[in-house]
Amino acid sequence: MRFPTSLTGIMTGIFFWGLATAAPSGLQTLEPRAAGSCHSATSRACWSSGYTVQTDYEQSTPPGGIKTFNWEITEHDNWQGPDGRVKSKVMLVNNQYPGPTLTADWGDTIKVTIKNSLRINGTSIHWHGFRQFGTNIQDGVNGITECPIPPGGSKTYTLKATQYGTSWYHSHFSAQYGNGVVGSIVINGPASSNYDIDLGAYPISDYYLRTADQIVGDTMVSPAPPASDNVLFNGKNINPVGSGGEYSKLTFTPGKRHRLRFINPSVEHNYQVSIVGHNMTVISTDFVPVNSFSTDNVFLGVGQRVDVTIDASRTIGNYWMNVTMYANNFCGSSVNTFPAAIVQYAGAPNTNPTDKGTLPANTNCRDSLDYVPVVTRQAPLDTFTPNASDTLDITLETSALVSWKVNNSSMVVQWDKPIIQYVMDGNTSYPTSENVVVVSQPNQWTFWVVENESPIPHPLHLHGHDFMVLGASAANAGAFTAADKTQLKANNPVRRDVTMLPPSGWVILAFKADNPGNWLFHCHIAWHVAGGLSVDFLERVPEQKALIRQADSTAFNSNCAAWRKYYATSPEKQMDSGLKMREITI
Ligand SMILES: *[C@@H]1O[C@H](CO)[C@@H](O)[C@H](O)[C@H]1NC(C)=O
Ligand SMILES: *[C@@H]1O[C@H](CO)[C@@H](O)[C@H](O)[C@H]1NC(C)=O
Ligand SMILES: *[C@@H]1O[C@H](CO)[C@@H](O)[C@H](O)[C@H]1NC(C)=O
Ligand SMILES: *[C@@H]1O[C@H](CO)[C@@H](O)[C@H](O)[C@H]1NC(C)=O
Ligand SMILES: *[C@@H]1O[C@H](CO)[C@@H](O)[C@H](O)[C@H]1NC(C)=O
Ligand SMILES: *[C@@H]1O[C@H](CO)[C@@H](O)[C@H](O)[C@H]1NC(C)=O
Ligand SMILES: *[C@@H]1O[C@H](CO)[C@@H](O)[C@H](O)[C@H]1NC(C)=O
Ligand SMILES: [Cu+2]
Repeated sequence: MRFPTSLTGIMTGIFFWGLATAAPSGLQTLEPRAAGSCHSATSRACWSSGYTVQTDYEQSTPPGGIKTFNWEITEHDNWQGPDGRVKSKVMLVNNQYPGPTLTADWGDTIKVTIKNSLRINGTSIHWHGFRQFGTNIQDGVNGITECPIPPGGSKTYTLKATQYGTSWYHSHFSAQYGNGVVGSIVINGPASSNYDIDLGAYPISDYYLRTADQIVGDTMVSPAPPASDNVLFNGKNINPVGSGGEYSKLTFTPGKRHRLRFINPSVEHNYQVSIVGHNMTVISTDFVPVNSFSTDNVFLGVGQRVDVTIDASRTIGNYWMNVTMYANNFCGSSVNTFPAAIVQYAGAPNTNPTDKGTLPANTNCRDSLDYVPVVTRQAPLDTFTPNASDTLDITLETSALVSWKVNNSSMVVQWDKPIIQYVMDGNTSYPTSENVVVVSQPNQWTFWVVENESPIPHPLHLHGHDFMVLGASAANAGAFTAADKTQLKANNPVRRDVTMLPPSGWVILAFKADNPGNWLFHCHIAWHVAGGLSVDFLERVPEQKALIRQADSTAFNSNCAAWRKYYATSPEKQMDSGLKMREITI
């Protein structure tokens, strides 16, 4: 340990909201613990009797309470945005942007009732990173695990916090999260490194003035990545081209170690985050605690989370926190429009920092594969025999309208007949356009060769599992070959729920078929999943069917009935993949 340990043991996470229409959520105060006791500032690895950061959370979860939330999804025209500019339309959770942070403890059962008060859009809320062990029907993906919630309708999601750390929730209805239906999740639990102060969730997001629906329209005509109008740090920033808005400020207490929970809830951009004059220690990647890893910058692909600790060991003052992005989101050529926030040491004057710092080395859109999970896993690499049935080739189709294909097929879901309906019906006649990939061998490790036949990197996200990342190629490496197998790492490699697929290269993923359900696997760039870039892993169908409880199927059926009734007379019809966007044939 490289930090003084005589601490008060009181963690007070101060949360900065402060958006034009955001209601202050107040302090996120965790229960104080006596110095030296379990989970005090000097014993973060401990959580509660018998539960530590070493506990295999897929085997064992502490007893927890019930946390209940009631949220309303609303729609606003001519919304005064946080950077001083007006947006023609937003969709918000409880009238806040970002939406309220869902905070719970490891082991808790979380019940969230969502009321859809949008004018004409359905909605469907996904709990990113939640394993949903045995509870696929709570995954919140319309067309896959449920019908959309119609305007005027409500639905209660029940989730168990079997993992802990940092995540986020977002709408899975078309590109709706890009309109603001998004928020952070903090599940308190043990940590692999000690810290004094938990500063809470810190989303850093791209930000568009146009509506998500408009951008989706543009990206159907041209695959060029749309440039973001701003980058918001915890929902704030100055207007980069005019006046208005303000920098997000994080307060550091001199001499203390802070935990910060970075989240990338963007629709398009992957980036690197750095703080002038400060290194960071990574302690968790997505929902997976990792051994302490010191670095001067962290990479965040869309959907990824990286929890770090930072020592406030510098001179009292103000320091820039910078985000580095790349030209058109391609890797290689670096452009930096210097989106930034301010880290202010308590006691420092209210002035902007002066030291501009230096750009971190460009990681070429790759996320680090050097992280080492605390709870270890091994995959039987000798059973991996690369072949057509475990290869997922991603191609970009631009001949007519733009679409993305996996294994030569673009995903289009059916809102009023989600795949889980086929499971309930025992119907195996899945339409080709549902991109179903059947995984039937219980508890076997499955290996996936994902190859990118496009020059655009993709942040790939899997529902229902943390995958292992056995290896990834350099950019432009071409297809995976048998010779490449020797460089894969199967002994406790990086495990998480989003990783980067290099441009014109490959990544090898593995997960164990230990969670019956139908799990979406998709690119987290909103316009790419909109354009069809996903598959649905249909894992152990007969067992999934047996796991669906009567009460859940009753709720499912009544919501689907309400959706069908609404949709029959709805002024707006499905114009996209249903997840984000559909190929339209003209
Ligand atoms: C969602 O609502 C907006 C108007 O509020 C509309 O322009 C858009 O087409 C709707 N999207 C879908 C998929 O119904
Ligand atoms: C950050 O870490 C590097 C490598 O360990 C070290 O050289 C550098 O001095 C550190 N910087 C600060 C500000 O602690
Ligand atoms: C950090 O942001 C500030 C303010 O936008 C900018 O002046 C500075 O050049 C940036 N530094 C880096 C390394 O990006
Ligand atoms: C393809 O490889 C997987 C393991 O990677 C294996 O389970 C499967 O049987 C193989 N399929 C064929 C058709 O060889
Ligand atoms: C890809 O498609 C081919 C031909 O339809 C099929 O044989 C193969 O199993 C598919 N691969 C996957 C991973 O579904
Ligand atoms: C891809 O699918 C199209 C039809 O959508 C078919 O014409 C073509 O032969 C397929 N290509 C391969 C390589 O399977
Ligand atoms: C199975 O699904 C297909 C496609 O949705 C449908 O046409 C068919 O009627 C279904 N069969 C049964 C027995 O439900
Ligand atoms: Cu993509």
